[in-house]
Amino acid sequence: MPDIAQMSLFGDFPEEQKSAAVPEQQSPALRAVELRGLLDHAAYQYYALDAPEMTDAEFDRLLQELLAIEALHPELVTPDSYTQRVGGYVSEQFEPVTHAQRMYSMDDAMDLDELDEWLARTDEALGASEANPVAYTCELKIDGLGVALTYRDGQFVRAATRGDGTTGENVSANVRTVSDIPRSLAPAGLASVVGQGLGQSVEVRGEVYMPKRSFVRLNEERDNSGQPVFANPRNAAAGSLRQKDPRITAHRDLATFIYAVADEGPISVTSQWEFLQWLRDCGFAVNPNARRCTSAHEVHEFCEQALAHRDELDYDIDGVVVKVDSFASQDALGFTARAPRWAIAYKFPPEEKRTVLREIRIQVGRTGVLTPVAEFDPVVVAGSTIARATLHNIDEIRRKDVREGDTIVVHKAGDVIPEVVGPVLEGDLGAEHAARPEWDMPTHCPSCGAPVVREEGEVAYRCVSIDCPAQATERLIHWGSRNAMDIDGLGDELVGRMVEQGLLSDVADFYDRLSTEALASLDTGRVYETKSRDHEMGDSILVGAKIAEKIMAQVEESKSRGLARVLFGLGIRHVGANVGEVLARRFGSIQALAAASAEEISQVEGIGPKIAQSVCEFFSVRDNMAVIERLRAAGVVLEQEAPAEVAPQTLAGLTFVLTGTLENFKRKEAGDALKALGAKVSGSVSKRTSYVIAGAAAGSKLTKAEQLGVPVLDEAALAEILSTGQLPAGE
Ligand code: 3B8
Repeated sequence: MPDIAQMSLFGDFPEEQKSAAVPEQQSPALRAVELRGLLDHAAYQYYALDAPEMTDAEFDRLLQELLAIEALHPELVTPDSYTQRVGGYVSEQFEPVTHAQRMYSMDDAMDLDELDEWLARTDEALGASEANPVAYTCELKIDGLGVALTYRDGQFVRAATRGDGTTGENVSANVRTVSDIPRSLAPAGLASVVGQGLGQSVEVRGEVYMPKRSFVRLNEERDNSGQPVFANPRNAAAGSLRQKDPRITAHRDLATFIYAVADEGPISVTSQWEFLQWLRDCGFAVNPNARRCTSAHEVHEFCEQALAHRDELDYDIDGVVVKVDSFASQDALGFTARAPRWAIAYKFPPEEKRTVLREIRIQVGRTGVLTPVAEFDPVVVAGSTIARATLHNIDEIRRKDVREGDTIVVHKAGDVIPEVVGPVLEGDLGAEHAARPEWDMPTHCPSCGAPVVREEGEVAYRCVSIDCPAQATERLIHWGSRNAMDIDGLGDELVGRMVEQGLLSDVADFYDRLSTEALASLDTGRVYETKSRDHEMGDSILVGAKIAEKIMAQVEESKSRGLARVLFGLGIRHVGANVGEVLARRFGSIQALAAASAEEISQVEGIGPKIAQSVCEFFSVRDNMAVIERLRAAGVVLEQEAPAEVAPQTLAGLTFVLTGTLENFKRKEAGDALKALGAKVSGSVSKRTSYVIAGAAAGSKLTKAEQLGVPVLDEAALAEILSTGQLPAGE
């Protein structure tokens, strides 16, 4: 999760709010409470929902106001105040709910063949025959948010989100405002609850969604009032359901489809098909498009119909859910560790759209690699608008044969990453395509104009100019990035502005050239949209002294990150964070590394000749050595104590994989600590893994460890290893 700084303090740079005074009519204490509430809410929208409700500038204004109050009244600073927080959003506004019955998700069938395999397997497991086919209930798969609704004595008492399936969040206050959810179960439904519902608790499950029409209207309103719009109805529903103030939820047009029950025990129905009717009798909204099928052929028909008509529905669907109809058969099949055996989610094939490729634009990366990017007319694909996709390199462009001006097909790979599938060549479009020139890599860097080179055996073209501004910007961004010098709040845009306006050109400039004053008066490139006491409408927004001071404090702090991060941050080709660490540990200082030959470097375990060569080349460039000298002069730590002297290598030869959420450690820190004891830390589980350390909500890596028989340790064991340097007794 990004840091507050990244979003709030530095995402946008309003001029320092000299007028961030406390409104006279309100006590500072009350106003501080109010501001904290507003900031928490905004941060939540931003981080957790990815759907900010206020602009960064507005956020900053509130934050500046709170900072001003706290500066005047230090006694009002609370530990949970946004100003004291280092991390991003911490979810604590909704009380956790442990689901009495786990809320499973379903296994997917990615195409009709996989669906057929599942049907055949299930038929066989249930001993189906031609005379006695298995019945399946097919339902549309609503693309919403899973919720569990609990009724006691027929009265609505609680709503919880799915969460991780075991623990969700109590969203009762908000769900109460959803108008199609009955407050009490209708008598017609209650009649078939065993024991007439008295004292009985029933938990039904379904999907909360936002109708497409309401989504469009909401976004229009937001757009008109200058608020950011939601990417898709699902995000809009999520944002609405997790509002702190239920009155806001009430104004969002949310709806539900209910399709399941946590435990059918108390209800006297025996199949999913009957159960859907029972839900209707109770007064729940139940999707009318369901079918009870007794053959694979019928199931196919339903899937094809659903796909053909999905655009006519007023809600998004992303597939079809096929369930064994009989509850008794469901019980017989049961669950795997992950999902019910009696249900499957057939996912629609990824959505493809046509659009027009306007331009193939070149992006220059930190190492000078030129990456072609397709810029096309915006289209909505799989729920959000896309307008560009990487084309990777010239070989890929040749293989796809896309040309500027072509009508192209785009989709989202894995439903997430925009991708150009290829040009449309039917009819006239094919002839038009053929008449267009093939696209070619530029011969000169679009950023600095230097000639571009392609090294033998490489697909990439590079700009090798030492003073290419695009590369400089990318290098500076990389230097400040999280795994390098971790300079909080150094947004990409800000770095770009600093380079443009001549404040920075190499990484040493952060320490010996950048000043608070210069940074404070940096033009953010944005303008005020309203007039106020301190500025006219249309005036440029500057970074401001407060924010400049914060950035400079971060820069100062970054000096002590240590050699490994410096080596990574320098952006030497082939030196990633891991290699940086290995080199730092082996050589201990930048002088020692710079003095080493390629041969010596390549003798280090884990370092190949290619890396060694590249490291040597880097240090042989006089300009690079000059930058390093300036870093040293400015007080940047360029040494690293060899941990071998600090800690005995008691874990040498062991490989650990960390997975899940650890309560008391950051995963990276835990990994570093294990490495300091001589262990290897890997990102994936294999037969060679010695131990997997699993925190909360560990997923596929844990499963894999179990499959391979790799021993799994918990966080307590990790703590013991780190404090004693030894594996727990018995391991
Ligand atoms: C079992 C049955 C999960 C689901 C289910 O429209 C289970 O039935 C589930 F473990 O997630 N999105 C539906 C939808 C989702 C589920 C479902 N039925 N119609 C949906």
